[in-house]
Amino acid sequence: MAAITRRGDGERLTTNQGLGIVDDQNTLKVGDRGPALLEDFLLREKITHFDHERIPERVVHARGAAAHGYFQVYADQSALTKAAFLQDPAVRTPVFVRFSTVAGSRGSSDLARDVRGFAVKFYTTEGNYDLVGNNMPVFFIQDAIKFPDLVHAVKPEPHNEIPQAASAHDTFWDFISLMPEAMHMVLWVMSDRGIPRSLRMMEGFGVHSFRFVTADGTSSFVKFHWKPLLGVHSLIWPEALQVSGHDPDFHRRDLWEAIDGGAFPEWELGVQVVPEADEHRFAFDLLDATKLIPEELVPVQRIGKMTLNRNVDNYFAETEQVAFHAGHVVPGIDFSDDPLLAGRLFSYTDTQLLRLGGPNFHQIPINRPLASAHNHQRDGLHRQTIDAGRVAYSPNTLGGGCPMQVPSAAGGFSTHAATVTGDKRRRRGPKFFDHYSQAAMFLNSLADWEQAHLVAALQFELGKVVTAAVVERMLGQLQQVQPALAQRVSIGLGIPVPASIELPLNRSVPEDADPAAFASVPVDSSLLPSPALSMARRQPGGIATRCIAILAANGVDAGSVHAMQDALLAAGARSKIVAPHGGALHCADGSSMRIDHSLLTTRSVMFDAVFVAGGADSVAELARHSGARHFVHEAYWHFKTIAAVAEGCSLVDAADVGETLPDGSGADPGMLLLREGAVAPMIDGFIGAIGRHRHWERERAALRRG
Ligand code: HDE
Repeated sequence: MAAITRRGDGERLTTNQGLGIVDDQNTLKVGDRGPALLEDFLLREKITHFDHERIPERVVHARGAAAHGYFQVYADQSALTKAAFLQDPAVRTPVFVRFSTVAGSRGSSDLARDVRGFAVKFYTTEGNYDLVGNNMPVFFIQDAIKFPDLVHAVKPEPHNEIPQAASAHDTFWDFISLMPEAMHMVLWVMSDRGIPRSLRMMEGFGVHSFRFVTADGTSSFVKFHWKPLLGVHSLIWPEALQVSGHDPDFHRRDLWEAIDGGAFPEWELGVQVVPEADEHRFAFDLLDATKLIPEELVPVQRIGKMTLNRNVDNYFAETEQVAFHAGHVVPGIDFSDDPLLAGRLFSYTDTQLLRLGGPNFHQIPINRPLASAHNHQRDGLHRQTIDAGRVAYSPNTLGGGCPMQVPSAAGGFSTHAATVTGDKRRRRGPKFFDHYSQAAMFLNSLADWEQAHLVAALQFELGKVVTAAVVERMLGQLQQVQPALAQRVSIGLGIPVPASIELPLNRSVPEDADPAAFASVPVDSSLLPSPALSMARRQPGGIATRCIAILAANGVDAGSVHAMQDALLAAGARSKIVAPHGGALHCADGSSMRIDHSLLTTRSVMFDAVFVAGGADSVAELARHSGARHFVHEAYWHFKTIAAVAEGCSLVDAADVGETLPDGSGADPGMLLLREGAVAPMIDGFIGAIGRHRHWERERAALRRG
């Protein structure tokens, strides 16, 4: 792409035709004050281009952030697939990855409760392969024909375009309450997975079953996973609400800064492989995108690693113009008959035709394969290549028969020859109708704090729904998943779970079938919890790339600050000095210290933990400052680690938080106060406590206290 990357450094200012411009400040006029002239082609060229700068945003996944990187397989995978980029551990395949929210507009907040898109374009030697996934392993619907309905329901309501980037409104829950198949996914979105701490700390999933195909034609089903090496972490909802106000670009900035600072995010590619012969051995259907394969049933094999190491040069040219497509595959990767996937195979190219203005979007630099591409397609809007020669058809002799078909033995793509039989009709497989078992399995797999957050999220979302019948119907659906869940949610809503709720007939029951046969598929309670689904199991210690606030004011003890900064840096974390004002601090020892943020421009929600440095004058000023007291108080109630040394402890006291858990049941492991002495003895404890991410025992104790 270097060949078409353009920089203005040291260049002349010209028109698009290369004409040097003398005056780019004044329109051509009659006299100094006279009317402007239509003749001014410089003005017209500039304004016309400006008028056309915007393109339609993506109909879903409009808000995104992306980066470049590479993928490397750990070992030869030829026993599973012939895909060339999965054979040689020495090969680095370039990738471009775009993360996104789904429902909001391009300018909406990163911290909306939502699914996150996780789309990876591999520029392989055999052509581009796109793994267009999400950060959740299942989806709302089973059949593509319901996708426009789902999206219309979750998008802002059409009469007043409210609310932006939020599912907490009537039309979404009206639709969901009528779609039992959505219950599993709804629980995922209501869990903390819907509000990630960072795009770098999310899992990714291909969702559908795909196929791997080997060189000898053996096919198996495969589910793709991305496992972040930093672990899976989320914010909590009150925090997410604040982040949306303080920094709607929180995730985008976090990704950019991490890559810019050399902390390259990494994910391992995992695969769950099911031999073709085992297709029907599960209680669920492999073709049903509302079901996952528990990792305990089919382990995830980690076969390679992706590293993101370069930010984009230009957001529009790269992040906005990139065009993913679930149908971009390479030899060795093929599709299953998942009916949701089938719809996607149509949709992605179709949408780019509108969004990117014609059929040549594959020639936009970010979309071009590195593998050479030749065929007889010609012309159309925005064609970039100059296709030389007179032959644009096949077969031909005038062009020597070129470009020639590629036999599969020479790397051409041939569809896996699957046997298909059956009547042509609008139906789903019988196992598709078990809508609640895996929803219950997911719920039962979560840690107590994850369940509590999920309940609170449902209370928030349904609390925003105005139509009582919709809320009641949702309680009825939750009752099917687990009566205790419905009960817990109903308490916050102040609406009792109705004794009997007439759930609507599942609309996916075919017209010519006996409805009774589909009326109620009981929850399969034999499904054991799947511990792998809990974020609690996906949080290795370590504080790499975490950001810690160091609260300080004039008179701060520079020694304690430097000691802490050095220790955090050595552990791979970042720290920022936060003070009542901007500029620099005068330290107690006469030195000066640069301030990163003033209390006016940042809040505790921007940080993972707080350290209050010593220094009598510094702490006296902070303790008087309501913003500083609030900073500590808020971090405490977001269950973060707080440490203070010497005089710094009195700011923690002034913030009305303590070392004992809120119900007095014991010491709080996230509160480290060293009232005497230097900072050194507390450093390991502080780092260890931050590595726990949050101190849920504090939340648990607060809930117990009521
Ligand atoms: Fe998409 N989806 N989708 N989707 N999707 C789009 O394509 C669609 C689905 C996903 O960063 C659109 O270029 C249909 C599942 C991601 O550019 C569109 C159905 C999964 C992205 C489209 C689905 C996804 C998209 C909008 C149901 C997870 C963002 C703009 C049959 C496995 C890619 C665009 C990026 C984007 C259609 C369901 C992931 C309209 C019809 C399931 C990550 O083509």
